[in-house]
Amino acid sequence: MMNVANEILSGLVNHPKSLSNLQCLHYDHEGSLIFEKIVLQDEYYVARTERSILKSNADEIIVKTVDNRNKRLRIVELGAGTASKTSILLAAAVKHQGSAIDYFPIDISSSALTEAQSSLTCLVPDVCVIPQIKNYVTDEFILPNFDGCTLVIYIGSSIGNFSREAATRILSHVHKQLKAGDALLLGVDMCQDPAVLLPAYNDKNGVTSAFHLNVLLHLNREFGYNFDLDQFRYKVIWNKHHSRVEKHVESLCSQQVKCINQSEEHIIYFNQGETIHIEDSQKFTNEQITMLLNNAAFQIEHIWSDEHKWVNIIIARV
Ligand code: AVI
Repeated sequence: MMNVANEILSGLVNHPKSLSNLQCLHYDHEGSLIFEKIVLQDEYYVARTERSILKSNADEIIVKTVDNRNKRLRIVELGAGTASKTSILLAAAVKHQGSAIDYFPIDISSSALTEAQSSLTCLVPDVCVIPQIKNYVTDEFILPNFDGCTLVIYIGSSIGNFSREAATRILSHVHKQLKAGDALLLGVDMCQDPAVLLPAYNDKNGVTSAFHLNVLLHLNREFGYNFDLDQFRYKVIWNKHHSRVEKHVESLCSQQVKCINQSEEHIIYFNQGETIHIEDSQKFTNEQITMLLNNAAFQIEHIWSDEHKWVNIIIARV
């Protein structure tokens, strides 16, 4: 298996250049801080809409998840970040169960998990937080046995940042960890007007641009590259054929970028206008999301949505 440094290098020497399968490059300390600002931007409807669906339906989501009222519940979350939206569900779960519950947030950012733990201690004190610092894409997580109902939460439409193969792999792994009666709660962003989608990924404050350019800074800081940020700009494209918003950084001139990797020097050549494909945000139709879940052996049980049908929150069963 290639290590991350080699994957980066091969993504940059390939044509077209792409790092879009390396989500981990976005969420170093700086990237995680910028992402916290993205979710506050007016144009980024995804987080705001999902939060309002959760607020309006938290009790029903929990009641539907735990079919047997006497069953105990535990909650696991992939890519939990600071868990700010999850606190709504955790509060509903504690109320429903009438006692403390265990919450296992999984994330690669230890600083985000520390913040999740301290804010949950104030907001929902009856939650026992058991953080797991892991890259859930590359490191398989194993849940301890539990004689109750496990709810795995995967919200924020993060599944849309992965290729269909990688998304199926992630969901299949979740499926392997669950037993009959357990559930997956998946948040997905649905296909819609590019006039809504494009500003969501190109806010007027330049926060999303900074988030993607930070990937180059991350390569400079951690992987020995010397990208000059003045010579690149952020570019966003709606790819109708693949139903995804593509995020690129474009070289403003013909240039060379150097990388020293394991004491070897490598040169990356850029033409003017050449881009690095940095990230995809897949937008789903009902058929696509059903197929993705079915391919990982999940069946959709219930869907909550907003008035525009922009975001779906889905309960799926094994
Ligand atoms: C985390 N993920 C679902 C975000 C998205 O909408 O694709 C990441 C993001 N990238 C730019 N803005 C938000």
